[in-house]
Amino acid sequence: MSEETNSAMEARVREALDGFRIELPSWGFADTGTRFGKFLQPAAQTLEEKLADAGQVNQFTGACPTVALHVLWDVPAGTRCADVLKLASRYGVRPGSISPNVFQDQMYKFGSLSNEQESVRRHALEHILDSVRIAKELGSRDVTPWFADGSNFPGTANIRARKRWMSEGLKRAHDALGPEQRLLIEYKPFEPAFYHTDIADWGMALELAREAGPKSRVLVDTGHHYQAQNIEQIVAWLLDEGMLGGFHFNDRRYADDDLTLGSIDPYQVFRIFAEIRYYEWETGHPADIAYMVDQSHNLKGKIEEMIQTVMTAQEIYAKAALIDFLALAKAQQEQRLIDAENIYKDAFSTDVRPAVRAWRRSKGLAEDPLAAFRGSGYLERITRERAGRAIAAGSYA
Ligand code: PSV
Ligand code: MN
Repeated sequence: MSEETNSAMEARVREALDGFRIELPSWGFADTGTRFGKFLQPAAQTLEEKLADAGQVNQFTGACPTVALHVLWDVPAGTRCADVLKLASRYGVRPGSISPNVFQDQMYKFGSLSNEQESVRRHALEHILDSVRIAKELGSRDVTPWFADGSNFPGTANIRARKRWMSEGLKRAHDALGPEQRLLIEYKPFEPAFYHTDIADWGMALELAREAGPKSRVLVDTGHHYQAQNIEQIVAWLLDEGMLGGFHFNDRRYADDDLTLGSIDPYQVFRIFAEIRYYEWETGHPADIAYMVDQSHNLKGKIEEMIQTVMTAQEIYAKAALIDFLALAKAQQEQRLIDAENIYKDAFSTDVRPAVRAWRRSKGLAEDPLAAFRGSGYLERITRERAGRAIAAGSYA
Protein backbone atom coordinates (compact mmCIF):
# COMPACT_ATOMS: atom_id res chain seq x y z
CA MET A 1 0.00 0.00 0.00
CA SER A 2 1.34 3.46 -0.88
CA GLU A 3 2.19 5.96 1.84
CA GLU A 4 -0.79 8.05 0.91
CA THR A 5 -3.27 5.20 1.18
CA ASN A 6 -1.61 4.16 4.40
CA SER A 7 -2.28 7.48 6.01
CA ALA A 8 -5.84 7.56 4.64
CA MET A 9 -6.34 4.17 6.21
CA GLU A 10 -4.89 5.35 9.50
CA ALA A 11 -7.28 8.29 9.49
CA ARG A 12 -10.29 6.05 8.94
CA VAL A 13 -9.18 3.65 11.62
CA ARG A 14 -8.55 6.54 14.00
CA GLU A 15 -12.02 7.97 13.43
CA ALA A 16 -13.60 4.54 13.94
CA LEU A 17 -11.69 3.61 17.08
CA ASP A 18 -12.20 7.04 18.64
CA GLY A 19 -15.92 6.29 18.66
CA PHE A 20 -15.71 2.64 19.64
CA ARG A 21 -16.27 1.71 23.27
CA ILE A 22 -16.89 -1.77 24.55
CA GLU A 23 -18.25 -2.53 28.00
CA LEU A 24 -16.80 -5.28 30.18
CA PRO A 25 -18.93 -7.74 32.16
CA SER A 26 -18.12 -7.95 35.86
CA TRP A 27 -18.79 -11.69 35.70
CA GLY A 28 -16.06 -12.20 33.11
CA PHE A 29 -13.51 -11.68 35.90
CA ALA A 30 -15.08 -14.05 38.40
CA ASP A 31 -14.44 -17.76 38.83
CA THR A 32 -16.83 -19.55 36.52
CA GLY A 33 -16.95 -22.95 34.96
CA THR A 34 -19.31 -25.40 33.43
CA ARG A 35 -21.71 -27.68 35.23
CA PHE A 36 -18.89 -30.22 35.19
CA GLY A 37 -16.43 -28.22 37.21
CA LYS A 38 -14.39 -25.10 37.72
CA PHE A 39 -10.68 -24.66 37.10
CA LEU A 40 -9.58 -21.98 39.49
CA GLN A 41 -7.61 -18.87 38.70
CA PRO A 42 -6.72 -15.86 40.81
CA ALA A 43 -10.14 -14.57 39.82
CA ALA A 44 -12.04 -11.66 41.29
CA GLN A 45 -14.41 -12.51 44.08
CA THR A 46 -15.50 -9.14 45.39
CA LEU A 47 -16.93 -6.25 43.45
CA GLU A 48 -13.76 -4.32 44.20
CA GLU A 49 -11.62 -7.05 42.63
CA LYS A 50 -13.85 -7.19 39.55
CA LEU A 51 -13.61 -3.43 39.13
CA ALA A 52 -9.86 -3.51 39.69
CA ASP A 53 -9.40 -6.23 37.03
CA ALA A 54 -11.70 -4.41 34.62
CA GLY A 55 -9.72 -1.24 35.30
CA GLN A 56 -6.62 -3.04 34.03
CA VAL A 57 -8.32 -3.90 30.75
CA ASN A 58 -9.44 -0.31 30.36
CA GLN A 59 -6.04 1.05 31.29
CA PHE A 60 -4.24 -1.00 28.66
CA THR A 61 -6.83 -0.85 25.86
CA GLY A 62 -8.24 2.64 26.48
CA ALA A 63 -11.59 1.41 25.16
CA CYS A 64 -13.54 0.00 28.10
CA PRO A 65 -14.54 2.70 30.56
CA THR A 66 -17.71 0.95 31.81
CA VAL A 67 -18.42 -2.31 33.61
CA ALA A 68 -21.74 -4.15 33.39
CA LEU A 69 -23.04 -5.18 36.79
CA HIS A 70 -25.39 -7.99 37.74
CA VAL A 71 -27.46 -6.76 40.66
CA LEU A 72 -27.51 -9.96 42.69
CA TRP A 73 -23.83 -10.72 42.17
CA ASP A 74 -22.43 -7.21 42.43
CA VAL A 75 -24.89 -4.89 44.12
CA PRO A 76 -26.73 -7.14 46.61
CA ALA A 77 -29.25 -5.73 49.08
CA GLY A 78 -27.60 -3.34 51.51
CA THR A 79 -24.96 -2.09 49.03
CA ARG A 80 -24.69 1.68 48.92
CA CYS A 81 -24.56 2.96 45.35
CA ALA A 82 -22.30 5.80 46.47
CA ASP A 83 -19.75 3.18 47.58
CA VAL A 84 -19.96 1.40 44.22
CA LEU A 85 -19.35 4.68 42.42
CA LYS A 86 -16.39 5.47 44.65
CA LEU A 87 -14.84 2.05 44.09
CA ALA A 88 -15.35 2.22 40.34
CA SER A 89 -13.70 5.60 40.09
CA ARG A 90 -10.76 4.35 42.17
CA TYR A 91 -10.07 1.88 39.35
CA GLY A 92 -10.78 4.31 36.53
CA VAL A 93 -14.09 2.83 35.37
CA ARG A 94 -17.83 3.54 35.76
CA PRO A 95 -20.81 1.25 36.25
CA GLY A 96 -22.37 0.37 32.90
CA SER A 97 -25.52 -1.57 32.12
CA ILE A 98 -27.39 -3.04 35.06
CA SER A 99 -28.74 -6.59 34.85
CA PRO A 100 -31.44 -7.76 37.22
CA ASN A 101 -31.07 -11.39 38.23
CA VAL A 102 -34.38 -13.20 37.91
CA PHE A 103 -33.03 -16.65 37.20
CA GLN A 104 -31.07 -17.84 40.20
CA ASP A 105 -33.44 -17.79 43.14
CA GLN A 106 -35.26 -21.06 43.91
CA MET A 107 -38.59 -19.40 43.29
CA TYR A 108 -37.66 -18.92 39.61
CA LYS A 109 -37.64 -22.62 38.85
CA PHE A 110 -40.58 -22.12 36.47
CA GLY A 111 -39.75 -18.60 35.38
CA SER A 112 -39.95 -15.04 36.63
CA LEU A 113 -42.12 -12.48 34.83
CA SER A 114 -43.78 -15.32 32.92
CA ASN A 115 -44.27 -17.56 35.94
CA GLU A 116 -47.75 -19.05 36.37
CA GLN A 117 -47.78 -17.82 39.97
CA GLU A 118 -48.69 -14.22 40.49
CA SER A 119 -46.57 -13.97 43.65
CA VAL A 120 -43.42 -14.95 41.73
CA ARG A 121 -44.18 -12.52 38.93
CA ARG A 122 -44.62 -9.76 41.49
CA HIS A 123 -41.35 -10.64 43.21
CA ALA A 124 -39.47 -10.63 39.89
CA LEU A 125 -40.98 -7.30 38.93
CA GLU A 126 -40.00 -5.79 42.26
CA HIS A 127 -36.43 -6.91 41.72
CA ILE A 128 -36.40 -5.43 38.23
CA LEU A 129 -37.84 -2.15 39.56
CA ASP A 130 -35.13 -2.17 42.25
CA SER A 131 -32.60 -2.65 39.47
CA VAL A 132 -33.99 0.36 37.61
CA ARG A 133 -33.61 2.40 40.80
CA ILE A 134 -30.04 1.15 41.30
CA ALA A 135 -29.24 2.00 37.68
CA LYS A 136 -30.52 5.53 38.24
CA GLU A 137 -28.41 5.96 41.36
CA LEU A 138 -25.34 4.65 39.57
CA GLY A 139 -25.91 6.90 36.58
CA SER A 140 -26.35 3.86 34.34
CA ARG A 141 -28.34 4.32 31.22
CA ASP A 142 -29.25 0.77 30.27
CA VAL A 143 -31.20 -1.82 32.23
CA THR A 144 -30.63 -5.20 30.62
CA PRO A 145 -32.84 -7.98 31.91
CA TRP A 146 -32.29 -11.46 30.53
CA PHE A 147 -34.93 -14.07 31.22
CA ALA A 148 -34.29 -17.76 31.66
CA ASP A 149 -38.09 -18.16 31.54
CA GLY A 150 -39.37 -21.07 29.53
CA SER A 151 -40.33 -24.71 29.84
CA ASN A 152 -38.67 -28.05 29.30
CA PHE A 153 -41.50 -30.29 28.20
CA PRO A 154 -44.27 -29.92 25.65
CA GLY A 155 -47.68 -29.15 27.06
CA THR A 156 -46.44 -28.02 30.45
CA ALA A 157 -46.81 -24.25 30.00
CA ASN A 158 -49.44 -21.89 28.70
CA ILE A 159 -47.24 -20.16 26.15
CA ARG A 160 -49.80 -17.46 25.31
CA ALA A 161 -50.50 -16.52 28.91
CA ARG A 162 -46.79 -16.43 29.64
CA LYS A 163 -46.26 -14.10 26.70
CA ARG A 164 -48.84 -11.68 28.10
CA TRP A 165 -47.36 -11.79 31.60
CA MET A 166 -43.92 -11.07 30.18
CA SER A 167 -45.29 -8.16 28.23
CA GLU A 168 -47.11 -6.69 31.25
CA GLY A 169 -43.98 -6.97 33.43
CA LEU A 170 -41.74 -5.36 30.85
CA LYS A 171 -44.17 -2.51 30.42
CA ARG A 172 -44.11 -1.86 34.17
CA ALA A 173 -40.31 -1.93 34.12
CA HIS A 174 -40.24 0.44 31.15
CA ASP A 175 -42.56 2.90 32.84
CA ALA A 176 -40.21 3.18 35.81
CA LEU A 177 -37.25 4.27 33.64
CA GLY A 178 -35.82 7.76 33.88
CA PRO A 179 -35.97 9.99 30.81
CA GLU A 180 -32.48 9.01 29.60
CA GLN A 181 -32.68 5.34 30.46
CA ARG A 182 -33.35 2.40 28.19
CA LEU A 183 -34.66 -1.11 28.64
CA LEU A 184 -32.74 -3.56 26.47
CA ILE A 185 -34.51 -6.85 25.87
CA GLU A 186 -32.30 -9.87 25.22
CA TYR A 187 -33.49 -13.09 23.61
CA LYS A 188 -32.16 -16.62 23.67
CA PRO A 189 -33.63 -19.71 22.00
CA PHE A 190 -32.68 -22.23 24.68
CA GLU A 191 -30.71 -22.81 27.88
CA PRO A 192 -31.56 -23.23 30.64
CA ALA A 193 -35.06 -23.91 29.27
CA PHE A 194 -34.83 -26.56 26.58
CA TYR A 195 -38.29 -26.83 25.06
CA HIS A 196 -39.58 -23.30 24.79
CA THR A 197 -38.11 -20.00 25.92
CA ASP A 198 -40.47 -17.10 26.55
CA ILE A 199 -38.28 -14.66 24.60
CA ALA A 200 -36.76 -17.02 22.07
CA ASP A 201 -35.74 -14.78 19.18
CA TRP A 202 -35.35 -11.24 17.91
CA GLY A 203 -38.91 -11.07 16.59
CA MET A 204 -40.35 -11.83 20.01
CA ALA A 205 -37.93 -9.40 21.65
CA LEU A 206 -38.87 -6.72 19.11
CA GLU A 207 -42.59 -7.20 19.69
CA LEU A 208 -42.13 -7.09 23.45
CA ALA A 209 -39.89 -4.03 23.22
CA ARG A 210 -42.52 -2.21 21.18
CA GLU A 211 -45.26 -3.17 23.61
CA ALA A 212 -43.15 -2.09 26.59
CA GLY A 213 -42.69 1.46 25.34
CA PRO A 214 -40.49 3.88 23.42
CA LYS A 215 -37.43 3.54 25.65
CA SER A 216 -37.09 -0.17 24.89
CA ARG A 217 -34.73 -1.68 22.38
CA VAL A 218 -33.55 -5.17 21.45
CA LEU A 219 -30.25 -6.56 22.67
CA VAL A 220 -28.48 -9.05 20.41
CA ASP A 221 -26.12 -11.58 21.98
CA THR A 222 -24.10 -13.36 19.29
CA GLY A 223 -24.23 -16.68 21.17
CA HIS A 224 -28.03 -16.66 21.34
CA HIS A 225 -28.82 -17.92 17.86
CA TYR A 226 -29.33 -21.18 16.09
CA GLN A 227 -26.55 -22.49 13.93
CA ALA A 228 -26.26 -20.83 10.55
CA GLN A 229 -28.63 -18.02 11.51
CA ASN A 230 -27.82 -14.84 9.64
CA ILE A 231 -27.12 -12.54 12.58
CA GLU A 232 -26.10 -9.59 10.42
CA GLN A 233 -29.48 -9.64 8.73
CA ILE A 234 -31.13 -9.40 12.15
CA VAL A 235 -28.80 -6.49 12.87
CA ALA A 236 -29.74 -4.79 9.60
CA TRP A 237 -33.46 -5.18 10.28
CA LEU A 238 -33.23 -3.91 13.83
CA LEU A 239 -31.17 -0.95 12.70
CA ASP A 240 -33.69 -0.12 10.03
CA GLU A 241 -36.47 -0.31 12.60
CA GLY A 242 -34.52 1.93 14.98
CA MET A 243 -34.66 -0.88 17.52
CA LEU A 244 -31.11 -2.16 17.95
CA GLY A 245 -30.03 -1.07 21.43
CA GLY A 246 -27.11 -3.24 22.38
CA PHE A 247 -24.79 -6.07 21.64
CA HIS A 248 -23.33 -8.85 23.76
CA PHE A 249 -20.24 -10.17 22.05
CA ASN A 250 -18.76 -13.63 22.28
CA ASP A 251 -18.09 -16.42 19.84
CA ARG A 252 -19.45 -19.92 19.70
CA ARG A 253 -19.07 -23.19 17.90
CA TYR A 254 -22.32 -24.81 18.98
CA ALA A 255 -24.49 -22.46 21.03
CA ASP A 256 -23.86 -20.04 23.87
CA ASP A 257 -20.30 -21.30 24.30
CA ASP A 258 -18.75 -18.10 25.64
CA LEU A 259 -15.68 -18.45 23.41
CA THR A 260 -13.45 -15.48 22.70
CA LEU A 261 -14.93 -13.05 20.17
CA GLY A 262 -13.64 -13.85 16.68
CA SER A 263 -11.95 -17.08 17.70
CA ILE A 264 -14.27 -19.21 15.56
CA ASP A 265 -15.75 -16.88 12.96
CA PRO A 266 -14.14 -13.44 12.72
CA TYR A 267 -15.83 -12.86 9.35
CA GLN A 268 -19.21 -13.00 11.05
CA VAL A 269 -18.14 -10.29 13.48
CA PHE A 270 -16.93 -8.28 10.49
CA ARG A 271 -20.26 -8.72 8.68
CA ILE A 272 -22.11 -7.48 11.76
CA PHE A 273 -19.90 -4.40 12.05
CA ALA A 274 -20.22 -3.89 8.29
CA GLU A 275 -24.01 -3.65 8.56
CA ILE A 276 -23.67 -1.14 11.37
CA ARG A 277 -21.14 0.99 9.51
CA TYR A 278 -23.21 0.82 6.32
CA TYR A 279 -26.25 2.07 8.25
CA GLU A 280 -24.18 4.89 9.73
CA TRP A 281 -22.75 5.83 6.35
CA GLU A 282 -26.18 5.87 4.75
CA THR A 283 -27.99 7.77 7.51
CA GLY A 284 -25.10 10.05 8.41
CA HIS A 285 -25.50 9.53 12.13
CA PRO A 286 -23.97 7.06 14.56
CA ALA A 287 -26.03 4.04 15.59
CA ASP A 288 -26.83 4.25 19.30
CA ILE A 289 -25.58 0.80 20.24
CA ALA A 290 -24.15 -0.30 23.58
CA TYR A 291 -21.41 -2.83 22.83
CA MET A 292 -20.48 -5.25 25.53
CA VAL A 293 -18.38 -8.37 25.94
CA ASP A 294 -20.46 -11.21 27.40
CA GLN A 295 -18.00 -14.01 28.00
CA SER A 296 -17.14 -16.17 30.97
CA HIS A 297 -13.52 -17.18 30.74
CA ASN A 298 -12.91 -20.66 32.01
CA LEU A 299 -9.59 -21.76 30.54
CA LYS A 300 -7.60 -18.73 29.41
CA GLY A 301 -6.40 -16.13 31.91
CA LYS A 302 -9.44 -13.96 32.55
CA ILE A 303 -7.87 -10.53 32.24
CA GLU A 304 -5.72 -11.60 29.32
CA GLU A 305 -8.69 -13.07 27.46
CA MET A 306 -10.62 -9.87 28.03
CA ILE A 307 -7.75 -7.83 26.58
CA GLN A 308 -7.49 -10.26 23.66
CA THR A 309 -11.24 -9.85 23.06
CA VAL A 310 -11.10 -6.07 23.07
CA MET A 311 -8.10 -6.07 20.72
CA THR A 312 -9.95 -8.42 18.37
CA ALA A 313 -13.10 -6.27 18.49
CA GLN A 314 -11.04 -3.17 17.70
CA GLU A 315 -9.27 -4.84 14.79
CA ILE A 316 -12.44 -6.19 13.22
CA TYR A 317 -14.26 -2.90 13.76
CA ALA A 318 -11.35 -1.11 12.10
CA LYS A 319 -11.56 -3.46 9.12
CA ALA A 320 -15.28 -2.72 8.76
CA ALA A 321 -14.44 0.99 8.82
CA LEU A 322 -12.33 0.48 5.68
CA ILE A 323 -15.26 -0.60 3.53
CA ASP A 324 -15.78 1.75 0.62
CA PHE A 325 -19.54 2.13 1.07
CA LEU A 326 -19.99 4.41 -1.89
CA ALA A 327 -18.45 1.81 -4.18
CA LEU A 328 -20.38 -0.93 -2.40
CA ALA A 329 -23.73 0.81 -2.85
CA LYS A 330 -22.97 1.33 -6.52
CA ALA A 331 -21.92 -2.29 -7.05
CA GLN A 332 -25.07 -3.48 -5.26
CA GLN A 333 -27.24 -1.19 -7.37
CA GLU A 334 -25.63 -2.44 -10.56
CA GLN A 335 -25.74 -6.01 -9.33
CA ARG A 336 -22.02 -6.52 -9.82
CA LEU A 337 -21.90 -9.39 -7.38
CA ILE A 338 -18.21 -10.18 -7.50
CA ASP A 339 -17.23 -6.52 -7.14
CA ALA A 340 -19.59 -6.00 -4.22
CA GLU A 341 -18.41 -9.12 -2.45
CA ASN A 342 -14.77 -8.25 -3.07
CA ILE A 343 -15.25 -4.86 -1.42
CA TYR A 344 -16.11 -6.76 1.75
CA LYS A 345 -13.24 -9.20 1.28
CA ASP A 346 -10.69 -6.49 0.57
CA ALA A 347 -11.58 -4.68 3.76
CA PHE A 348 -11.61 -7.90 5.76
CA SER A 349 -8.24 -9.04 4.52
CA THR A 350 -6.50 -5.71 5.08
CA ASP A 351 -3.95 -5.89 7.86
CA VAL A 352 -5.15 -3.06 10.09
CA ARG A 353 -2.82 -3.85 12.95
CA PRO A 354 -0.26 -1.14 12.09
CA ALA A 355 -3.07 1.44 11.96
CA VAL A 356 -4.50 0.22 15.25
CA ARG A 357 -1.05 0.45 16.81
CA ALA A 358 -0.72 3.99 15.47
CA TRP A 359 -4.09 4.83 17.05
CA ARG A 360 -2.86 3.47 20.38
CA ARG A 361 0.35 5.48 20.17
CA SER A 362 -1.67 8.62 19.47
CA LYS A 363 -3.61 7.99 22.70
CA GLY A 364 -0.50 7.39 24.76
CA LEU A 365 -1.35 3.70 25.05
CA ALA A 366 1.01 0.77 24.70
CA GLU A 367 1.07 -0.58 21.16
CA ASP A 368 0.49 -4.09 22.45
CA PRO A 369 -1.92 -3.99 25.40
CA LEU A 370 -1.51 -7.70 26.09
CA ALA A 371 2.27 -7.48 26.34
CA ALA A 372 1.98 -4.31 28.41
CA PHE A 373 -0.40 -6.01 30.83
CA ARG A 374 1.88 -9.04 31.06
CA GLY A 375 4.81 -6.78 31.81
CA SER A 376 2.96 -4.80 34.46
CA GLY A 377 3.26 -7.37 37.25
CA TYR A 378 -0.45 -7.06 38.06
CA LEU A 379 -1.20 -10.73 37.47
CA GLU A 380 1.69 -11.82 39.70
CA ARG A 381 0.51 -9.44 42.42
CA ILE A 382 -3.12 -10.64 42.45
CA THR A 383 -1.95 -14.24 42.20
CA ARG A 384 -0.04 -13.70 45.45
CA GLU A 385 -2.76 -11.66 47.11
CA ARG A 386 -5.59 -13.99 46.17
CA ALA A 387 -3.63 -17.20 46.71
CA GLY A 388 -4.65 -17.76 50.31
CA ARG A 389 -8.25 -18.44 49.59
CA ALA A 390 -7.47 -20.74 46.67
CA ILE A 391 -5.83 -23.16 49.03
CA ALA A 392 -9.19 -23.79 50.67
CA ALA A 393 -10.86 -24.58 47.35
CA GLY A 394 -7.96 -26.42 45.67
CA SER A 395 -4.96 -24.76 44.09
CA TYR A 396 -4.72 -22.91 40.80
CA ALA A 397 -3.86 -24.96 37.80
C1 PSV B 1 -27.41 -15.25 29.31
O1 PSV B 1 -26.86 -16.32 28.62
C2 PSV B 1 -26.56 -14.00 29.22
O2 PSV B 1 -26.14 -13.81 27.90
C3 PSV B 1 -27.26 -12.80 29.73
O3 PSV B 1 -26.81 -11.65 29.10
C4 PSV B 1 -26.85 -12.76 31.15
O4 PSV B 1 -27.05 -11.56 31.76
C5 PSV B 1 -25.36 -13.13 31.00
O5 PSV B 1 -25.40 -14.15 30.01
C6 PSV B 1 -24.70 -13.62 32.23
O6 PSV B 1 -25.37 -14.75 32.74
MN1 MN C 1 -25.82 -11.87 27.04
